[in-house]
Amino acid sequence: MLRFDAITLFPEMFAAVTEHGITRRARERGLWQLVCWNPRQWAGNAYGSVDDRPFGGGPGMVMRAEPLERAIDAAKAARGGTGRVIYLSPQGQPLTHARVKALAASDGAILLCGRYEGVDERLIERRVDEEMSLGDFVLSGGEIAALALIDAAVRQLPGALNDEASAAEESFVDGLLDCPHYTRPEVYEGLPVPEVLLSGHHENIRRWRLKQSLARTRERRPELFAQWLAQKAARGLSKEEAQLLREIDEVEAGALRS
Ligand code: 4GM
Repeated sequence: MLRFDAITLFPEMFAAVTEHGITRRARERGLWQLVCWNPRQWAGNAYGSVDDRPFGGGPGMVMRAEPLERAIDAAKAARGGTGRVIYLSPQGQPLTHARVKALAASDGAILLCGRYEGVDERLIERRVDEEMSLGDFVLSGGEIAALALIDAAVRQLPGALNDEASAAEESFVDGLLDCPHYTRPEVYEGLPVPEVLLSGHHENIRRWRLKQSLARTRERRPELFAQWLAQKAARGLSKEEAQLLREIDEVEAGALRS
């Protein structure tokens, strides 16, 4: 079973995934589990402090190595002596759909959540296997990043979503962004739903959605589109894909002419 162990000063935050929505239901179905470990339990001094001032001076505090190492080792022991340690930090490798899928197919990980200015580098050297980042921005702590990682992985588990098709049709699955979605009413504030979606013609609908995905990805995420194209070109574009790309080009050429 997928198991996450969170090393965190704020275990209550993890109720966001254990007590809500799809991740809650998946846990109730026995698809994954979470154990939190609070390094304060291993503070080891009279004041129970888990942080200290940075050597070399400067603002803020740094998380001490010892309480974190003891918490990580307790989590490892509880996992039968193993478990990859992932540190969520802005210095990490970007978290991608591929990394999420790999994690969901694994036995999980120990997630180290930093606070303050970060953790003592020697703890990272001694215990961290991988550093991962959600993107180029700073959060007040690693917990929200860990929660995002858990949510992304759990929803990939077979049986987590009520409609099994859902996870396979979302953004990034085929390396493309998702298509637009509509529901009732058919006209909202004068804006109609694209006619093809009301046609009941499943083949035309599938084709329209793929075209939207292609156009959106090329427009909004050119580097993602280039990757998709390179990967497709290696195996040969399908007739349909080639035709849809020509249609997108014609629309854009037309827009430039007018
Ligand atoms: C390390 C150093 C992750 C970790 C300082 C964590 C952003 C991300 C933290 C820190 C984080 C991210 C905790 N902020 N982009 N903060 O995934 O504040």
